[in-house]
Amino acid sequence: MPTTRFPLKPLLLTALGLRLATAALAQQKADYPIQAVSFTKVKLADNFWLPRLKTNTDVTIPASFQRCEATNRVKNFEMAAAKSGKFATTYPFDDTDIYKTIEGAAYSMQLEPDAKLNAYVDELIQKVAAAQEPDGYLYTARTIDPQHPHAWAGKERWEKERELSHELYNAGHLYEAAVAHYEATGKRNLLNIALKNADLVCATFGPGKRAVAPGHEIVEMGLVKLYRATGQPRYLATAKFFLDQRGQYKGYDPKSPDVWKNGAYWQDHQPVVAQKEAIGHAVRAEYLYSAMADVAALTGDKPLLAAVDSIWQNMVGKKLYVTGGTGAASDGERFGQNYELPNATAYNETCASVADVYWQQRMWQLHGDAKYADVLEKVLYNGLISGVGLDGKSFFYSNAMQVKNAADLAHPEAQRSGWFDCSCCPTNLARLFPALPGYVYGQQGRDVLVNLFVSSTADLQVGKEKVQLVQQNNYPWDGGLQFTVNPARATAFNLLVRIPGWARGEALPTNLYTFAQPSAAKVEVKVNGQPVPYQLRNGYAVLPRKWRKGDVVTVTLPMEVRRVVANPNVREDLGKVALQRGPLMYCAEWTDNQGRASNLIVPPTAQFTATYKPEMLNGVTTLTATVPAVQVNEATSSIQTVQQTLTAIPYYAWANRGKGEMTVWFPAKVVDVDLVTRPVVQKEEKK
Ligand code: FUB
Ligand code: ZN
Repeated sequence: MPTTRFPLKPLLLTALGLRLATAALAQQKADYPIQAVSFTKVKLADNFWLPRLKTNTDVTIPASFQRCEATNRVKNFEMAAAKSGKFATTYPFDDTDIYKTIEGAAYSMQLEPDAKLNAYVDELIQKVAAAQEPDGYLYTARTIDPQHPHAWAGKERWEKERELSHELYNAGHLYEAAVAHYEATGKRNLLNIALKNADLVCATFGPGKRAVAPGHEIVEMGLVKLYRATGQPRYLATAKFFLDQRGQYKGYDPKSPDVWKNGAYWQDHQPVVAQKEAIGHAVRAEYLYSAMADVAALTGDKPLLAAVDSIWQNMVGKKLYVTGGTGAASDGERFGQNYELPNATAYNETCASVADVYWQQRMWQLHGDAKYADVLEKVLYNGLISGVGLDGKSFFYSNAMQVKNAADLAHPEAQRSGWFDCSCCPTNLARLFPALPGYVYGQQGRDVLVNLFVSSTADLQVGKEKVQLVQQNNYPWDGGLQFTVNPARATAFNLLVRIPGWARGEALPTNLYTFAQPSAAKVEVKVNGQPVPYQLRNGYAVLPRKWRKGDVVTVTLPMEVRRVVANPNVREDLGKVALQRGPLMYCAEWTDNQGRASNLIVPPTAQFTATYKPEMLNGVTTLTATVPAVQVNEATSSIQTVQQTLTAIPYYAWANRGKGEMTVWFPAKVVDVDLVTRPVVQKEEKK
């Protein structure tokens, strides 16, 4: 989450904006104990994330805007303004692709000013304003032709909100974009539209008014952002009201095991405070859990906090892929049962990873335990960035864990696509990437917490003192981390450096995944070249000191290749191992492995070598080992194993060189190989 309050940018704050911000600060009492250091305070200078952010700015965002134009998403707004025409896209939530891309553009402009983009965004905002009805209602799927609204929209406003209309989902994305745009540019043009809409929502829904559990959550998170921005209690109250509506609808069949019939698909089967399991549509769920954390933090609601804690334990203990992906089942884009984590059919929607990053960050802000940042890091470096191709304009909607036969290969999800009819994922990535600098640090009074290892310069304030913190590293490829602390004047505070779970022998903070063997390698921490004993608190090395300009902390994380095994309840992964180095999960792709991946065995004796290859896949560390590979000879009806080099690449980088077999989990013994008779490789595609 980029920031929880307005960054203090006096030059940009209008007088009204200043009043809003001051009111916001005065109103807020309870809040997250840990504040994320705003993305505006952290300037990246690294070789891993910065190029990705640049690709997002230079390629993804322009491509998204272009695709919003080419697919008539912009035209929908123009027609809504003219009150004539016919809704010209497929889904009633297509408006949100524009909002999300504006959000991404706003964050990008904060990182790198761009007058042309600024002007284009302003033009779009004018179109959005023109499509808004006088009372604040904004939903092109109805406004274009209110007599013939979209089939999912219902005849009357809000009447289908619980099921499919997405009226409040559109509103939520509008609010998120509006706050980002205001923070980044200081301009109120989008914020005013959002506030007008939110005022209508607050006037329509609430005690004694209309009640609904929004069919697709996010309005709750958006309202909280408006509350933070304006200090208006009604936005927080309405967010809480929406949370409290879950489990109130009487039309479900609570006895049905079917998540559509019992309401669980929409997380509407029980009051939120009674929910204990991550359930239903994964994106909806993780936006809901993010909002539960927000509201718990802002209201001190203990039952809500207990519920979101239980749900976290369930998801991270039983429903998370080893790549950080969530939402196993493709029917309904939803969580499966406990331990139901199939590989070839894994759904793992990219949007669910985006939502999970938001949620993990909030859990961390609530509790300050590094385990949440461990999960966040896992999602970020694996199942989230796998969602975008290295070109920045080809995407995965769902992120498979295995491609092993011709049927998998024929599936659209075996290759990336430029856009989708339902194109929620590309635009969700477009907004997350430029917000990344906001996930590096947190602060709680005189504790400065380092969560992500990204070469960067951060301008912090500890007490009254300005403190610059410079990170230099070559993460995730190397485990050598350096932090230079530059306070304006010698200043006492605690620097808390996250020691990732994977460097402390924990593949995950639950027993869903564990390392197959222990490691004797130790984390080393030095201050000004001298090893220092340190206390490990909640997963952080705590370094209390009166810091002086130029003090240098070095942390060395062991970057061994580790074998990961799944909890035996995950039937699909029995007898299999996954490969991890640092935060990265690896996979084997056909193109590096003699055309196959499904025939490779990784016995406990296999010795892996890690090699950085600057020319490969924009620069990656590969893992190689000599392993047995199964060969099936159809002509002689014989099967044998041969010794072969296995080359594994970071999971995030797969599917950038055409279609073919891929696997994350490797059988450890020949009896665990799923035999296939023919290689499923197709010709390498020219990019
Ligand atoms: O319903 C809006 C978005 O479309 C969801 O978040 C995605 O899962 C996709 O279904
Ligand atoms: Zn999506």
